[in-house]
Amino acid sequence: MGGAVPAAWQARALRPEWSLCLYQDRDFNGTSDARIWIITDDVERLSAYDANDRASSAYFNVSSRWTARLCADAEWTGGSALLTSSKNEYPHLNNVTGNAGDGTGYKVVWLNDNISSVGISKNSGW
Ligand SMILES: [Ca+2]
Repeated sequence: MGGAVPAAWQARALRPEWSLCLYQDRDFNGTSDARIWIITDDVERLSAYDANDRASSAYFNVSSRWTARLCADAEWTGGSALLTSSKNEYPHLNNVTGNAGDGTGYKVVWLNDNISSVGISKNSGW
């Protein structure tokens, strides 16, 4: 079940603790009133939240254990990148180190306007 909340037109600084925020535009929406999607659990299809292939930056506001996998295709498939608590800010999503999803292992993935599902794990890292 999805945990995304469509949060249109909220302040760009909104970054709740224990969440992954996806922003419609680069640099956490910069100075524009673009959309923010707040994710706290697995989302099988971002299309259910009018968010398919729309995010251009991300902020992962967690302190430990949690990881988030950003996937290019629905149902947690396709190329992906794993975010951990060691880095919170992703002002763009163009060349994130990730996994190609095709068996070729780790490589740069291009997720700008391409994320279609998100996997959240709350017990990783230790
Ligand atoms: Ca996609």
